[in-house]
Amino acid sequence: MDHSAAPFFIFLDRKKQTADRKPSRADRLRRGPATGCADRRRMPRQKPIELYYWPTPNGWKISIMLEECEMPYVVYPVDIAKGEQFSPQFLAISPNNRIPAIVDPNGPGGRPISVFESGAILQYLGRKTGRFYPREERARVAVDEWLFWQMGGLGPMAGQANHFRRYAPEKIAYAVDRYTNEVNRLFGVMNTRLAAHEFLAGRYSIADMACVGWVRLAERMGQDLVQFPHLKRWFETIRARPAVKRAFAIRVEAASAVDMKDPKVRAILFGQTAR
Ligand SMILES: N[C@@H](CCC(=O)N[C@@H](CS)C(=O)NCC(=O)O)C(=O)O
Repeated sequence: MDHSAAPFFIFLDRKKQTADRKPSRADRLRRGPATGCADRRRMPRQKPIELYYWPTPNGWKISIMLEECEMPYVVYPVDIAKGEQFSPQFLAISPNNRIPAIVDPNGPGGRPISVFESGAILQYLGRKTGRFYPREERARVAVDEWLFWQMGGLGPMAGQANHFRRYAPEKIAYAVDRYTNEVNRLFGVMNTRLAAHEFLAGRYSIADMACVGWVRLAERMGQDLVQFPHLKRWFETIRARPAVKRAFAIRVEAASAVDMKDPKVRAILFGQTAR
């Protein structure tokens, strides 16, 4: 993929923690702790992973994992409010026109590989690093269960709750109640699980990383964590992890400026049909 042609090519400097400037050639070639890899001495010299990102619960999953694994990575914001997810360069690595996606220049066989779908990316990074995704079959099944539970349940339901509560042009009570109640039910499922387990799959794993961003936005989905004490304990534990703090601190200036009432933005995000 020729990144220099991509309109969203932006290098994120860890010290600056913003993504608001164009990269120089030196930036592009730089290796090491730009946004990942706190202790460079422990990492073999390798090209940074490219993270195609927008600051949303699905994007956070991957920045959290990269930070937890201390991997060097470069953030390429994909401005989904401007329609950059439809650029041919991005569709080549993410045919569903959704963030997140990654390109690992050091993929299998030493050749680059791209991965889309946040769950697939988490599993890929877990296999690659041997971290937060156990090899032992029983432990791995537990992680997969909760990861797929997030991908097929919590994520889609929370996404719809957010949509109908905040973005629908008219308040449709049936839709608001349906999705708010579903998120409430799913939070209850997590709460019950976490009453008996420190983390969703026992030990801290990619399954927790997949869920935490949605719990972070609980209020937007009409949920009060006070109703879910075990979930609240879990959330506060994860939120306090230094890697998670770093991931949540990544700023994309353009994202803060998006006006969800702008008809152009709404047409891009909410008017999609087959192309
Ligand atoms: N199942 C996908 C969902 C990704 C997704 O919905 N991404 C949203 C941001 S959270 C997006 O890229 N939206 C762009 C659009 O709607 O065009 C995943 O987990 O990777």
